[in-house]
Amino acid sequence: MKSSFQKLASKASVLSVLLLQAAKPADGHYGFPIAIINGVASEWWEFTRPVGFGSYTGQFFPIYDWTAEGQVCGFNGTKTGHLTGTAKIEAGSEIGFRAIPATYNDGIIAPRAYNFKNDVIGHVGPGAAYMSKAPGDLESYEGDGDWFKIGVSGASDGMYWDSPGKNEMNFTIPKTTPPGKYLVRVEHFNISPYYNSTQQFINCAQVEVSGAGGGTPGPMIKFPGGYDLSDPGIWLPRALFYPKKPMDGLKNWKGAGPVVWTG
Ligand SMILES: *[C@@H]1O[C@H](CO)[C@@H](O)[C@H](O)[C@H]1NC(C)=O
Ligand SMILES: *[C@@H]1O[C@H](CO)[C@@H](O)[C@H](O)[C@H]1NC(C)=O
Ligand SMILES: *[C@@H]1O[C@H](CO)[C@@H](O)[C@H](O)[C@H]1NC(C)=O
Ligand SMILES: [Cu+2]
Repeated sequence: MKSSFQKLASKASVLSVLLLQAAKPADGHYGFPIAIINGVASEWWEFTRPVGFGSYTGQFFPIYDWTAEGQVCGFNGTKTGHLTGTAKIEAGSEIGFRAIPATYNDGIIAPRAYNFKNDVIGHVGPGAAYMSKAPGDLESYEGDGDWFKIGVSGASDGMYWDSPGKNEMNFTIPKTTPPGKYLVRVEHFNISPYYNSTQQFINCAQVEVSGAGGGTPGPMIKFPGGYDLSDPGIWLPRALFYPKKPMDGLKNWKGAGPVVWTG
């Protein structure tokens, strides 16, 4: 069952498209500073690379540019690995990314107690997670290698997106993922029915994967710039944007980029 929040959120998204044209920082933005590893929520930026330091754009401002550094791991997230710990996780287990909403002016937000009622994914749209193996040291890895997709958060009832109003998105590290050090990249879109208008919320966690391995991850994509801007996983055809009844196109939505590697 879908909550009335999600119905409200669908209506709010029409408004946010209008707000977007005014190009003002608005509330409703969010980021994913908390990783859930083995069912335990981390501190803010404990395993997630901190982003946005040194600028008014702050930690949780959306990324609009599909070809800029921020599309890899968030603003400046290619360079903040040395500020971040690395979580140990076993292949086959889940990693979660928990949302924190921005303040109204999108400034740097000091960590505070989690509020389960209000700290939710605030916009309407899909999510996905990707992994990329560090060729050497993980802290200095800038994410310029190959990425494979490990999961999507779609619209499983064909009508409403699954993630808005939830506290987090969870993904499974595929069972046969080769052991080693990886960036796990989460993305969530404030999806738009208009070309090149979708907001991206992106963060990366650092993990060390253990397990038997044996799999060959793929197909691969590069960030930034790996997406085709005309992909209907990035914007959504008008007919699917605000369905009045469940639609197969939305139910079967697979997201932008490559297919999911399940291991
Ligand atoms: C994500 O996993 C955590 C446990 O690790 C669970 O408490 C939470 O309900 C899950 N969230 C969703 C949206 O499935
Ligand atoms: C990224 O870092 C540089 C300095 O290293 C800083 O000038 C810039 O404002 C930062 N960008 C953001 C969005 O924080
Ligand atoms: C998409 O929009 C951004 C501004 O938000 C602009 O810089 C960029 O050139 C646009 N790209 C395309 C392909 O239209
Ligand atoms: Cu927003």
